[in-house]
Amino acid sequence: MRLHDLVVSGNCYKVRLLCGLMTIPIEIQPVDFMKGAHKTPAFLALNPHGQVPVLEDGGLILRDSQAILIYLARKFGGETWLPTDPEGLARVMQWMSTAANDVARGPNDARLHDKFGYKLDVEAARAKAHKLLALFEDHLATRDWLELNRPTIADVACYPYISLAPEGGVTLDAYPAVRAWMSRIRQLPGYLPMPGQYVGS
Ligand SMILES: N[C@@H](CCC(=O)N[C@@H](CS)C(=O)NCC(=O)O)C(=O)O
Repeated sequence: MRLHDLVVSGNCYKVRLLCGLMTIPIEIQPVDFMKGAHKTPAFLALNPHGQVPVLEDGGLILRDSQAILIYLARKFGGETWLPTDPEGLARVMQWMSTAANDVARGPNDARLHDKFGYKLDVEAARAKAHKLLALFEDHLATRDWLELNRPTIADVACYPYISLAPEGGVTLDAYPAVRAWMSRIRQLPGYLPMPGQYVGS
């Protein structure tokens, strides 16, 4: 299996992290964003959106970090990382949706502005990030993991851009339960870090 990857991408990091946690061997294929490699015809044939990550597994080509996590969890993880019973599956999937929407438009957008110079409404993105973090704080105040009392791909999907939130000027000071959850994730066997993440207690 090959991952078309960008080292500073939290979406790519989701996939690298799950591969680490599940000990799935993966070949990393760096995509040279500075040279626009993600907009070349060859790359657009893999992903017409011109975005990483992309996973290749034999003849299968998959885009979107959430979809890739689901594929890897089901292919290699049995019931552990993504269960198949209706309730468990739906509980995990609601956070996959949160990762693709609220996390992307909150802490991810704020970081895109501050770290990569994207022209977007950074104050709106930071406000969304704090609204979301307050929701996470409330949820995690009474549990160790987002769902099912164990780590699942819900945690893997939401963690990267929350751990990178300070790079977008979003402080995590007011969210002790979120920080404790991130600390638990960092202690999982096979955990892989990413530059720029919050690593305090
Ligand atoms: N929904 C996609 C979003 C992927 C995405 O936004 N990737 C960024 C890097 S983190 C990218 O390739 N941006 C280049 C572009 O949009 O032109 C996912 O979750 O994988």
